[in-house]
Amino acid sequence: MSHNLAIRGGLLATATETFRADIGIRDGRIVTIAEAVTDAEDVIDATDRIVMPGGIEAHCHIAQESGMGVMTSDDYQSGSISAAFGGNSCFVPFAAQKTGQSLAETMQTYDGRAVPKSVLDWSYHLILTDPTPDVLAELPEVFAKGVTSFKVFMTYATRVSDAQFLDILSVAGRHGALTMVHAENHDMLDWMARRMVEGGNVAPRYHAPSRPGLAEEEAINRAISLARLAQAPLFIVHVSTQVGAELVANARAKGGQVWAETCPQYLFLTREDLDKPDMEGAKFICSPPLRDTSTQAALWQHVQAGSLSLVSSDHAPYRYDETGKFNAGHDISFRQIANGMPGIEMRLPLLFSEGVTKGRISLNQFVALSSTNAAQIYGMLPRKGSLSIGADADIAIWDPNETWFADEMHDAMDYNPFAGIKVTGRPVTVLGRGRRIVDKGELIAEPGSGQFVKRAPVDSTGHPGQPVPELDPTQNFGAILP
Ligand code: DUC
Ligand code: ZN
Ligand code: ZN
Repeated sequence: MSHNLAIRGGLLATATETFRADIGIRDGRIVTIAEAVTDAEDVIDATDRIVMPGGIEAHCHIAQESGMGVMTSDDYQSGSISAAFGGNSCFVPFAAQKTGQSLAETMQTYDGRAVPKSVLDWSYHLILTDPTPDVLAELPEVFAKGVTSFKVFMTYATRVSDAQFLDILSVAGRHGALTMVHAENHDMLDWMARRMVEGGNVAPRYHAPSRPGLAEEEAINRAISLARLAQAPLFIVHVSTQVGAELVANARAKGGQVWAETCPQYLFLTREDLDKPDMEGAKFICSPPLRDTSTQAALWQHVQAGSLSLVSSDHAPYRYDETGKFNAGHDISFRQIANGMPGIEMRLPLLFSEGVTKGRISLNQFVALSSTNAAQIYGMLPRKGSLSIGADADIAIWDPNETWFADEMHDAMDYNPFAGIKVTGRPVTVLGRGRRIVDKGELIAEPGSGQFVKRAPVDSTGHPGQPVPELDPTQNFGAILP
């Protein structure tokens, strides 16, 4: 037998094509794509199923303390299992530096959390909270280990100044790393939140007006300008506004090295969800906050047009109890409620159902948004995110017709913000490097069977950047700029 496993009779979908073929897998890799693969030790019958690259969840918080010090409910075991039941075969959580911590220590901490527990292959985006000169000097070592993306904040106590942001972008740009940014104007948020609280407006619903869309728009515009000046690639996480998405689209249309994502919560929920009785609205506190239906429609247009390259979950699971949302107590203002909501298992079913089944996006766009674009942007293509010879056999097999209510999740949460939504289309089997991770509702893989994925530098080919005249020696009197 020349194959360990064959997937037979399915409809294959990639980011560009849909066709009927069998897949042959050997030693964890795709080695044959042919009309018929008949010589395998083990066979998965994919008749009436869609076979696609496993999802890559590129924005999730797993075994990570929030800025307020609250640990996520999901560790690498429950988080990766829940992701797998949601159609993912790989994920890239954050490894967050603590103030004063070296990057080597940060990575070691997260390796301790991930290695024994993950059922999925994983990488990290590093969160830089304390970019001292020593830490900046450490960055190239981190990139060499295959962690080629990291995130900074423009808000929260852990925010970076514009000058620090420029330094970080510059180091990253020179080493082919991608800087990700949470873009909201800190002072605008703080000023609004203080006014809200001073006026006695402390209920969860006031979280939304305390973080105006304008604060995101201003910060996205600034982040794109800073990245232009530093001549570095930039990724804007969780875009939640129409103008924010337009700024990204404009920059990309002019050649800018800018990528961005939105998240299911901005496509499927609104700020009305924050206005539930008692403290129920706390379940919907995330940042940026939920917006409105016209913003949802605008974000869908940018997803369809490709100016938003990914739909990521921003899974930030804090339970509706004292371990999570109410870590600071029950009699608290919206400012003290842990910030984030779960969604790692619902991202792909929602996107498939509302996107593909309802005709908003093609099946190939679904594959691009859920997997291939993440692999491309984060340096994992063609090993991940691809059905091609030599690629890891990271494959999701979907029943496109099953209609179900996505109420019960496999995460460690006590609520699901998307509960009650009827979806059509469900991942049935997920393979990671050819091994079954989940199959027909059963968990098969052992904790610790996932592997760290070493990622390549960012590939900006086709995104030449937007020239800045003052950086051009013919226009700046030949200035020497180290
Ligand atoms: N940003 C995130 O990316 N996730 C949770 C909260 C936040 O502010
Ligand atoms: Zn964020
Ligand atoms: Zn996040």
